[in-house]
Amino acid sequence: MGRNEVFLEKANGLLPKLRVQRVEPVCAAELCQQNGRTAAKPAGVWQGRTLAKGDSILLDFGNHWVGHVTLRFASVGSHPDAPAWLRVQFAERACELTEDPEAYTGWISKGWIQQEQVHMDVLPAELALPRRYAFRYLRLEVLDVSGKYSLVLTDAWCDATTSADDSALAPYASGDGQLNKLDAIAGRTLRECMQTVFEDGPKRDRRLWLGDLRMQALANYETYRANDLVKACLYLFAGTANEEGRVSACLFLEPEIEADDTFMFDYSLFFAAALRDYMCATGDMDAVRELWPTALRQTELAEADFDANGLVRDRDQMGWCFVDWNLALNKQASAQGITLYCLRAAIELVRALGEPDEVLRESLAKKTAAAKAYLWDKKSRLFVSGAARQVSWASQVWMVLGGAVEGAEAAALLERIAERPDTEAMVTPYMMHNYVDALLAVGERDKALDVLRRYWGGMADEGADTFWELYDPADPDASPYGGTIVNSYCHAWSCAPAYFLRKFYR
Ligand code: RAM
Repeated sequence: MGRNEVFLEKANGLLPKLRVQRVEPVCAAELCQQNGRTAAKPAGVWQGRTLAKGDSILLDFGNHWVGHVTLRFASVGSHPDAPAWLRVQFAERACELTEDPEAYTGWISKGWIQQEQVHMDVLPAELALPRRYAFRYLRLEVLDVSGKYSLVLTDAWCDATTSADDSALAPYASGDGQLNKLDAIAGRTLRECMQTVFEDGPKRDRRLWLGDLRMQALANYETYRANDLVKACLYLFAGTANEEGRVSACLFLEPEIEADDTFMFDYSLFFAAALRDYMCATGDMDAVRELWPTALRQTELAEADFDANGLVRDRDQMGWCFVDWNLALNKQASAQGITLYCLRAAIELVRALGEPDEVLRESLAKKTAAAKAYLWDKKSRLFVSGAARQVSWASQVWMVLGGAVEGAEAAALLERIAERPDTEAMVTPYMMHNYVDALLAVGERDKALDVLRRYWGGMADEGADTFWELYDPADPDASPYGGTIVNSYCHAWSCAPAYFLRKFYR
């Protein structure tokens, strides 16, 4: 296998052009407290504001945007006799502005924090800030000018980009205000992450991840229908598989297309699920035929991680299998369930292609039996994971989605786990999406809707313009990265409401 230039050329030909829209701040703002949380409220006109040493101004762009920002300055007073020295900070949520970037000592790079310090030697000046930012709020702080002059902010704008075609998005009009709102926020989240590829989050990591792609694609089929973008992303992964044919967990576009050297058990397998979903949404069998060997290869490679009984071997290496950002979560049972789920997707694909499915069916049967034989705890009547027989939500959800239990038995399992507050929780909208999916798979439509209302509604109630990478209602400061300042607050693995509401609750 290895790099496939034909696939990459095909992907390149399908990648979208970005649409650019110039947006200006809607008002100046100031931070305030609302229901015990930091928020922002309007604070007058921003244009023409005079700024002396130590002054700052918060600009509110009215919604979440992704793009390049330009500021224009003039001066008043004497001829500027010293450089103007500024700090500019960007925030997706107002609360980010209360955090001290210097205090972050977590394990991912501080470089993700959206801030700049710049000098302007000559005024008037037009300051085109260097990076692409993801934000609603911009705080400008004058670190110094001289005592003889002040700055005047004359213009500010963002050349905002997305590849989403807003005119392609039919409204979701359910007659239920909360659901309409959840759909709108989810749609905005997806839109902002739709750049040249489906980015996971435009603040961080700004790249194509396979696990995220699966969910973005599902929401996309119900909303923007940029199906060629999904196709391009699938070809990118297939075209950058490594020598043994394994697809990476994520990939970069710049300076040239390159897969990351991060491989995750579940993300590689999800290639099959994402391809199955693409097939169901588009019927594009030419692409399916071309990409099928890549999907099949992921299931073959996964075999090496199973013992002779068909049970996936547990590992304690962080990130061997992602599942969720709960750092205490043991992944073994989820990995087993995800394998079952992806084998089922692979079987759908191979059948649609008219090819024999025996090998996959046998593998599915053996691994399903192993799940029941080795991971089922008779006493608690729950699935357990790892040597310590950990009980988690994720394990039950994935066993349901993988079909290890079905029908009324599966519905009862999901009820049982809900009665066990002592078990490992789900901490991301990504895992919650899978939970909603599992509830729907067992016919619990009302419960699934209730989760959408409570969980995503919780973010909406906190003023979310876009849904977040992480949300633990019990712990607003949760972050697997050692600090919330690097959390992403527009993360498309959280656009579940747009998918579920439009597909199942019309
Ligand atoms: C986060 C990324 C992405 C996810 C990986 C596993 O760092 O932002 O969303 O897929 O983790």
